Parts: sequence; C-alpha cells; structure tokens
Amino acid sequence: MNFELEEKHKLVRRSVRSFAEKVLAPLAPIMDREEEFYPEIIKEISMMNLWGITIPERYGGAELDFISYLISIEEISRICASTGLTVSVHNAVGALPLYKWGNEEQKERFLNDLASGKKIAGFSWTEPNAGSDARSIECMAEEDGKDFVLNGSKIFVTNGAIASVFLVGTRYQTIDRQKGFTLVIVEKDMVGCEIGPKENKMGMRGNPTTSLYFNNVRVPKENVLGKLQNGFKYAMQMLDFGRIGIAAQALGIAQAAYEHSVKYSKGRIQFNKPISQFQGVSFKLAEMATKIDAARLLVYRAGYMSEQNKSFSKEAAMCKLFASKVARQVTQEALQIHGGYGYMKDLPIERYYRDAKACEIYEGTSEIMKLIIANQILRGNI
Ligand code: COS
Repeated sequence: MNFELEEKHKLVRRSVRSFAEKVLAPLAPIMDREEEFYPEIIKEISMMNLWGITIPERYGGAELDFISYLISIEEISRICASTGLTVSVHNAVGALPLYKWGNEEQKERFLNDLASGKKIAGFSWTEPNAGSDARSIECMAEEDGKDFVLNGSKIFVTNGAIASVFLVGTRYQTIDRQKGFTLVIVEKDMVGCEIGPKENKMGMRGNPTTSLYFNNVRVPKENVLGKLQNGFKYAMQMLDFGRIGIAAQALGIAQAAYEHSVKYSKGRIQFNKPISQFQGVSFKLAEMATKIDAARLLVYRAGYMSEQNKSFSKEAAMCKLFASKVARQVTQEALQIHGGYGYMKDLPIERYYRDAKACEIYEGTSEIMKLIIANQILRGNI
C-alpha cells in the first residue's frame, strides 16, 4: 500500500494550483458577490485542458486518470468552489457518461466540443416533485415518428445558464416507477426548450443554476444515451462518479478554510500572544487537519476503486457524506477562529461556509448517502 501520490498526480496538483491561484483567485469573490459566472473562465479552463480530464485524447480530452480529475477539482475548489462545481459537473455527469454509454456517432458529435469547452454540459434529473426520490420524475418522452417529444420541467440544473448540452432524465411512454427511465441528450437551442432564470442561492453563487422547461421538444431518437429504458441505472452510476467529485470539492473548500485559519491564528495577537498559542484555537486546528486528512483518504480511495472496475457506490457515498460534513465543520470553526473578521464579507471565510453547505445537499443529500451506505451494508457489502 502506498499513500504517496504518484509524480503525475503531484504535477497535476502543482499546475492546477498555480492556475487557480493566478487566474481564479481574483474572480472568485467577484463571482460570489455579483452572482455571475465569468465566461472568460471557460477559455482559461480550456487552456488547462480541464473540460475533458478523463476523456481520451482522440476526442480532445486530457486522458488523465480519475485521481487526476479529483485533484483538479480539489485544487480549483480550494480557490473557487463555484468553478469547481462547474468543472466537476461538466466532467463527471456530462462528458464522462457520453464517453461511457454514447455510441460512436454521439461521441463524434459531442465529445470534442465538450472536451474543448466549446460546449458546456449539464445533467438534469431533479424536478419540482422529484428530489431524493429519483424514481418519481415525470418528464415524459413520447415516441412520435423519428423523434421523442419531451414535455416537463426540471429544476436546480447546475450549469443551467451556460450549458448547451444537457443529459436529461425522462420517462419513456410511462410513469410506472419500475420502468421507462431514459436518458436523452437535449441541446439548448432545440425548439420548445427554455432555460429559466438564475436561482438566487446561499452559496456556489458563481455557478449559474436554473430550471429547464420542455414544451413539445422534438428530440431525435439518435439522441437517446445508451439503451432505452436503462436511464435509472445510468443516472445512479453517473451520480456515483459525480459524488466523488463533490467530495473533492468539499475537500478543497475545507483545505482553504484550514489554511486561512492557521495563518490568521499565528498572526492575530490577543492577550499578548498569537491566538494559535491558546489550546482553544490550536485544538481546533488539530481537529481540522485530522478531519481533512481522513476525508482526503476516503476521496482518493473511492477514486481509486472507480478505476478498478469494482463497485464503488458505497465508497462514493461514504466519501461524499464524510467530506461534505468535514467541510461544513471546518468552515464553521474557521469562521469562529476569525471572529468578527470571519463574519465580514471582506474575507473569504463566510463564502467558504456558505459554499460548503451545498455539498451536503446536491448530488444526493447526506441522508441519502446514509441510505445508500446502509443498503449496501445490509446486502452483505460490509
Ligand atoms: N449503480 C448501478 N445500479 C444501481 C445503482 C448504482 N449506484 N444504484 C441503484 N442501482 C440499480 C439497482 O441495482 C436496482 O436495479 P434492479 O431494478 O435491476 O434491481 C435499481 O437501480 C433501483 O435501485 P434502488 O431500488 O436502490 O432504487 P430506489 O428507487 O430505492 O432509489 C436512491 C435509491 C434513494 C439511492 C436513489 O433514488 C437516489 O440516489 N436518490 C437521490 C437522487 C439524487 O442524488 N439527486 C440529486 C442529483 S440528480 S440531478
């Protein structure tokens, strides 16, 4: 067993860290304040070749492994969690499923554009009445000649305002909870497809989340992703990959809050000494460091397993459950260490705190993560 990152992973960390510190750091507070995604980020991320991190080079991707993807998300999120989310969703539940289950024609049609950042991807399953209960989606895909006709609406679509390719969860002909789930590729300029206004969110404000409405949208049958009526399993597998990315994002946020806390507590003098010399503070730092380390091990373990062609649903759920909780706790403690300064918008601490909370909610709440872990254990995967 080797706990050291390989040289190639260290290189990814160094280069993404330096990119994030130079390019994203000045934009992160502005995007948060103005609740605006900065389009130039798309080009900058393209220059780093991070839109198709695990996609093979023949489709324009970087052809790196999943651990490299996780390190990239962690490093981007350490500086700008909103951008980490944009890149994570585009890669793990956009480009990757197209590569895994798309046919050659679909790969040729979409992957180059996605891997180059010419087009941004979104995944759209959640609906007003279908959140944790993923089987209760109602968006209909009815067959009509060479097309499916889509009707329904989706909410909380990450990347909604910037994506032009959406993987959409639909019901093929029926709303029977046991069958019919089908993933279709919808392009934003298809007639009848409307993108709703941006949501006003507590955190992750630099990622534009919207609704998506389908009013008799004719989607050609060749846009079905993978097998018809196999969409539920695809969605669950996509979320397994996606959740490790969210955990990496939580890790990046926690790391940032922790680093700020160490620095601040060494420089802040109260009662004639740095506050780091009070156990009330230094013990907090010790807890933070330990939790972050444990979360990182879980994240990399899940990433490693995903590459071994083994089932990794339990490990993905565990790392998301744990890392998102750690991010919430660490950012909360960081705010406490920074006192009044932490509560002010001049420092990034309160942004980390708001951003961290989202990780316990999207791509499956912490309660759903526990359900998945418990189901696996009780089925014998102890
Ligand atoms: N990989 C592959 N297949 C999976 C799977 C996975 N990770 N998870 C479940 N499946 C399969 C099961 O094997 C089962 O197959 P069979 O019907 O052939 O037996 C099928 O999918 C149904 O599984 P299950 O009965 O566990 O599904 P449930 O309806 O009980 O739902 C949960 C399970 C709660 C885990 C699911 O609804 C879920 O993940 N909810 C959260 C949704 C979410 O994360 N939403 C936010 C973002 S989406 S934009």
